[in-house]
Amino acid sequence: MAGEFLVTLGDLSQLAGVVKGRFVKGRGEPRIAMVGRSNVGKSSLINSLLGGRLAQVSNQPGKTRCIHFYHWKNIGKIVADLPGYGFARSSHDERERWEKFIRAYLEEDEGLELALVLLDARHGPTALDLEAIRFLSFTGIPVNFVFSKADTLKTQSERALRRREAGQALREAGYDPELAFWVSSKTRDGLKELERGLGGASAAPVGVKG
Ligand SMILES: Nc1nc2c(ncn2[C@@H]2O[C@H](COP(=O)(O)OP(=O)(O)OP(=O)(O)O)[C@@H](O)[C@H]2O)c(=O)[nH]1
Ligand SMILES: [Mg+2]
Repeated sequence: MAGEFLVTLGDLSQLAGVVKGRFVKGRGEPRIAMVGRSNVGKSSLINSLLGGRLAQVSNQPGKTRCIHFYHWKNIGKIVADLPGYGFARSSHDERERWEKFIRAYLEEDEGLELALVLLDARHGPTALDLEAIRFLSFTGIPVNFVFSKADTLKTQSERALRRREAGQALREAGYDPELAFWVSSKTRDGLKELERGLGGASAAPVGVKG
């Protein structure tokens, strides 16, 4: 298997014990954080890339409540599976607690190489996605985009339309749409390209805001 579970960060109180400067649980491999709306397919993508059923997947939004770290052996990096934002049934307080937790992790981890922002291929970035993207560009964390569930776009014309709309939205957010990957965890379309893109230290086509 190309992946191995490392550690779970349950809440803010555990942050200092797990993330120390450039190290997560004593390991120094660069981190890639999976960021995105709840149910967009972050955990599924990790399973498809790393092999097996490492991360819990559910059609019920809000499945991932903690930050789980996995060693992605193929490319020698650590992937952080983050709880998704914006699922309807969570209370205001709960949402605030999550946001604070995720933000604290993203700001604290000095070994964070890239935030991979997952966007649903059918919808493009929502208002909450744009807020998350703005936050990331503000912190200076490099960003790449992954359009997930590309298998749900059935026709050539639908794919072309969605790509045009998504490209426009990313341009408006200040990013180059050429840097986005289109993938399906279900059919595995685009996964090889994504792995290649994330593989090298300098190979990641980093979407630095221009
Ligand atoms: N059609 C299709 N469905 C997918 C794909 N990837 C994930 N799903 C489905 O989307 C749902 C949510 O997937 P998860 O991977 O749990 O989503 P998540 O982003 O980790 O969600 P949270 O943990 O709530 O943040 C599940 O029912 C998956 O089976 C895909 O590539 N294609
Ligand atoms: Mg998840």
